[in-house]
Amino acid sequence: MDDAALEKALLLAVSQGDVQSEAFAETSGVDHKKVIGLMKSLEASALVRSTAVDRSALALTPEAETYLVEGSPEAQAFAAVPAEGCSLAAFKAKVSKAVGEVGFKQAMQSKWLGMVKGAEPGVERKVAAVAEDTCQLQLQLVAAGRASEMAAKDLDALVKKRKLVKQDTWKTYVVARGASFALERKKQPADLTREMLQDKSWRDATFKAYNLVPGAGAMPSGGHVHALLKVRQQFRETFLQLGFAEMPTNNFVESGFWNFDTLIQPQMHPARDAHDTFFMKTPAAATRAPEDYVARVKTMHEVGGHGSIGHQYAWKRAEADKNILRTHTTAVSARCLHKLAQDGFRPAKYFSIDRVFRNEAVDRTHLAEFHQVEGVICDRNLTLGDLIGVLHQFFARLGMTQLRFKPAFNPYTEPSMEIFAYHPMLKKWVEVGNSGMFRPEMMLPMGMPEDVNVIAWGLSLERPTMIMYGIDNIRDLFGSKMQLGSVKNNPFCRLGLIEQAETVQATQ
Ligand code: FB9
Repeated sequence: MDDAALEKALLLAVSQGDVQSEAFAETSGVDHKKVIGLMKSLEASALVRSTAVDRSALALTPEAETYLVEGSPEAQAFAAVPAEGCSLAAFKAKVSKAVGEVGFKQAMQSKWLGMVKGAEPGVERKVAAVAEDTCQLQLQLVAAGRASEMAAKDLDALVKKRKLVKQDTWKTYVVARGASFALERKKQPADLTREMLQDKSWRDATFKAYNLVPGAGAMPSGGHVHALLKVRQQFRETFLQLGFAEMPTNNFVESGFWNFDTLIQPQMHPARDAHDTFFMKTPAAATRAPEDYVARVKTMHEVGGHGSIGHQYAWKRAEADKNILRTHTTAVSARCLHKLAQDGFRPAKYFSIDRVFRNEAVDRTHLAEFHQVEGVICDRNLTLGDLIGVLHQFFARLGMTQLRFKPAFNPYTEPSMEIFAYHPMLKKWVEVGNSGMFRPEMMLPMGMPEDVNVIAWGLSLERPTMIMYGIDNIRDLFGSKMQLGSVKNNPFCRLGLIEQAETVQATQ
């Protein structure tokens, strides 16, 4: 039956009362899906309206279909064993995998077959014949739609344990007259044409309704912001709202001098060797550095000053000139603080969020690069208390109001503290960063006044993003192995709205 005829037949049937879509397909000898397609298009023009009805029925799996004819695997196993028995190997060789494994096991359970131990294990019949192939009978019952006659536990075993019966679910529809029902669909003009204007036929035409249902239009493809950048934007807004200025971080390549020496990190410090740091082959060495400042840093490393003994070793310019991929954005802080001191000190609050590189082993939470978030405040007579206060301010805006501080060591801050926060959603204490007060050995060579202290802290962008988006493995968040799809549909995530994270997690 062609589409037009089928449409006519369905409208005629509906005119005589509600129609079961499946029964109509049956009687019209067409596929149910075709009827559903037609029904939906008639529904779009309101000729009919449909009500979905969920249906489900037990059905045999394709494997079970074969047992209907050939008998159950256990019956086949029995049949494959000659009356005098045979070797297990011969038996297995003769039958299919399913019969050889499931069938054999089942036949043993039914005490139809038994194993013969020995050098060469054998199989023997335990009964002369199979009285009744229960499994096959049960499958026939299901196939005949008489599963209700079986014991529930037997049916359950066929569905769950032997996976020979499955629950098919599908939708059928009750099709009824729509608001503008008619026995024939009048071709509704979709557009107003010049001819219609000329012959005034537009006056009594009913135009096809615009089908504005969601999903009709193809989702316009466009750029999507990576989750990391969404969280970065929120960190930026948090800092800007707290009156911080962003430091320029547009130089991944840094000299050892700014990345390490200005932070009074001695040149033999393990973090400075190739196991932790990526050294540039070209350009291998930096060409410019503020010579007067370099001299003061050299002195501080070698003999100290301002009450410090320094690191008491021979400082090498060549080591300082080595170009590397910066290991932290604290290198940028050093540049900005040096500039602040040189330009004439005034209280300042800086922040940076950008990539840093560490030659570390890659694992679930670490890649060779991550985004460091850093905050720096410098003012006269700042104390550790000020740092703790600021950290409370900062993390409270990320939804973490309970903080704990653990004394730590960084080569360039003294005292230093690891920061831990109680994460309401994870319901546990999480290490959320590190912090400290930059050493005078770092500040004084820059030309900072004696009474100026600089407090700073750092964390990553990846950890909060992984927690917010419920991402367990950092490779799924960033890098060549991540799914682009996840960028397309990552929800907007508001830091600080922990409960929102819960919903995001739940939806993922
Ligand atoms: O980000 C980290 N944890 C974190 C941060 C936020 C967060 O938010 C929740 C969702 C709301 C959850 C977790 N960490 C720092 C802690 C750990 O993950 C740590 O194992 C890994 N750290 C990185 C370094 O790994 C080698 C995170 C990274 C880090 C650590 C220290 C600094 C910066 C980044 C620093 C510093 C510093 C110290 C003093 C002065 C200036 C900078």
